[in-house]
Amino acid sequence: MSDPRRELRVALLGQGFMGKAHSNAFAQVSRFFDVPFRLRLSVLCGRDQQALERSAAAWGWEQTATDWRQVVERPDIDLIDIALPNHLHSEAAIAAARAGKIVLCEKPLANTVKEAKAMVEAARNVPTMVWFNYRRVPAIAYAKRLIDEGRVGQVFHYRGTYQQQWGTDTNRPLTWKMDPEQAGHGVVGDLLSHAVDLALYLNGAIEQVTALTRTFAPGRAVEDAVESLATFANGSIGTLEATRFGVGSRNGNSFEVQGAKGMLRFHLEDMNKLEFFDATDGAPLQGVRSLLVTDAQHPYGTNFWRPGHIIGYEHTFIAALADFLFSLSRDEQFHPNFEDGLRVQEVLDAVLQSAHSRRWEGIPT
Ligand code: SOE
Repeated sequence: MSDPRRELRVALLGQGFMGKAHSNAFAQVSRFFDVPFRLRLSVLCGRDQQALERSAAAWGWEQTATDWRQVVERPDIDLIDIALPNHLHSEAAIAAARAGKIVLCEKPLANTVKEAKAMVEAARNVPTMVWFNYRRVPAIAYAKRLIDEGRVGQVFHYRGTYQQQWGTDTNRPLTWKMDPEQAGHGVVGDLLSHAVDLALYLNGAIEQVTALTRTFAPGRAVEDAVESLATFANGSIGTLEATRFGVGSRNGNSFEVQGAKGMLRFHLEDMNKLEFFDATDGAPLQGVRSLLVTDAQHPYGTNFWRPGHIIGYEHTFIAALADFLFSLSRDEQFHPNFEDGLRVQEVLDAVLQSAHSRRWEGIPT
């Protein structure tokens, strides 16, 4: 039977860890969501030809290519997805947008505010998305719903922390993530970007920050850790931190929001759970509830498995892509788009400036 949905021909630039996560999302999305497009996995682009052939076969890509500049110009491609090292994001995204493609880009959007602004400008007339996938963790989407419903009340404190421990391994082979030319920065672009995106999503605009960074590993050219204080437009204050020296944490992306009516707490290593404390309960019954966010009434609760059947990291990419495709079919703005990516970049820039100036730095409104 013929499929009446519009075909979207996809090219993915990048074959690393994120290339794998995105490939899986493109391959799986229509299995869990009734998406309004038929995705054709046309081209997988990378430099390691042998590994490329293996990945293309494993994930169902029709063709491979080694020159991304040629791929973005191809008339038989509708959507370009960028999972290249950070320093190539802006050049590739601008070229793809100028060629009229739909453009998806891994985080952080860019290495500098200047690059991010040029990307926003070039992509004004094309749909965009930044893969801040954690917004689509059901427990985090549910936290957002509870905050919007007023269940936390006026927020006093927001704490966002992203900890990994792999930076302590000084024998680890150097990758582009340790090279400032390619990665731009260390943990600030790689992990703090996620913490900042979630803070903006859950608690709104950040007004100013003060921060310090530290490189613990001798000779390493990018920062290993960052600690920062922030003030938010809603009157709350908070901390945002990220580290590759978070011994004991493999992928510890967490936050805590405390308000007049309650508290919410999340930790990615237990990602199906959300903790909620309802301060409006009578004192004898007050306590932290641990919610298993897999119910039909929870975000994405009917897309994956039955209640109680937990999901994982890959589902956050699948759900992000599904939401993007729904927005695309309705001609609506998707979030986070390139402008949202620029907002994150502005906060990261202020954090780095403050670490240098040792003063509070404001974020443009
Ligand atoms: C770093 O180790 C990393 O792979 C990030 O780059 C990803 O964005 C994060 O989701 C997992 O950790």
